Amino acid sequence: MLPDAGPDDPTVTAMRARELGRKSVVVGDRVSLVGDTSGAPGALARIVRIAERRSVLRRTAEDDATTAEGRLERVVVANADQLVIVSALADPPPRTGFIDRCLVAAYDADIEPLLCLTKADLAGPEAVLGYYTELELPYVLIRPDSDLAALRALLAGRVSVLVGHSGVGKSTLVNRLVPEADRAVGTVSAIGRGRHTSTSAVALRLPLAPRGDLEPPEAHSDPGWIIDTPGVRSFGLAHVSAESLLHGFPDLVEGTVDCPANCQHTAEEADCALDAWVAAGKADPRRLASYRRLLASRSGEGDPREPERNPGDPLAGS
Ligand SMILES: Nc1nc2c(ncn2[C@@H]2O[C@H](COP(=O)(O)OP(=O)(O)OP(=O)(O)O)[C@@H](O)[C@H]2O)c(=O)[nH]1
Ligand SMILES: [Mg+2]
Repeated sequence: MLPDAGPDDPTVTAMRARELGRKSVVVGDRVSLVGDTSGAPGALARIVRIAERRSVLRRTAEDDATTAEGRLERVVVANADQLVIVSALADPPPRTGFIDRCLVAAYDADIEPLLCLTKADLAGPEAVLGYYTELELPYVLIRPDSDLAALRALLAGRVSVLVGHSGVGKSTLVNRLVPEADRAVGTVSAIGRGRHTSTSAVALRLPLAPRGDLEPPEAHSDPGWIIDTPGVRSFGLAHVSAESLLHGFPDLVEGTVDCPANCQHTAEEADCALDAWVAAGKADPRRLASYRRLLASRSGEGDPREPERNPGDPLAGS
């Protein structure tokens, strides 16, 4: 879609020009077009240049860690300002390990995180929010009848990308935010097993909010963009250095100042200061355990089948 196009302007169809070589275009990319950009039926433009990316959200596909392809690093979206981590409060149950991984990816890519807890009509948010008390993590609660004004205010003026397990309600939310979007919505077939209804990422322009509806003035001039993505089973972080993993745990960072030089912060480090930090009540022990699980999963010691599950989560022991 052209940057200055109005909501009713046609969408331009374009293909990659040969001169781009192997560079791939991902959702969120700003591109230069030549050729027929009228958007008329049958018109085809060419993408000749990809603008420098402001941010790049990546994940390593760990869906199949046994093959070389399974370790491939994928760019999820380019130029996102905000990572909306969508987690259902039930059906499927929340996984704080998954949310922790998304937080690492967000801080690593310099994208602001927003926790979006859906299906608040089915379960309360206390357990999940309790786990993140030390974090000043912004969050919104969504139920089928909830007013979306607060969320719209947080989306205004920026590009936000939704990530989450299959079946948590990403497309349902997009359809509420952008009624014309008509994103397919699926059913959750069994606990924790969504059907991966959405199969590709799509960027949509949010509609202008009615005047007087929202505080920030940008909501009236620039309501922002929302990117719906297909559900993922896990958020692989093999591309993030062990050092950068800590950035996803701002509640632990200060605790590492007393660590010996070159401390790896693993459970095996006898003098790691994080144990004392947690023992002194400065951070939640479950957060330290989650951080160490991530460290271990990087060195291949973690359980690749359920990398995003923390013992404190509902059904964690099952
Ligand atoms: N009770 C309840 N159900 C919801 C809510 N939001 C979504 N659902 C239901 O959850 C199911 C899955 O929703 P989707 O929007 O398809 O989920 P998704 O995250 O887009 O899933 P994928 O595209 O597979 O990644 C649908 O049956 C929705 O009706 C909610 O707030 N409350
Ligand atoms: Mg979907």
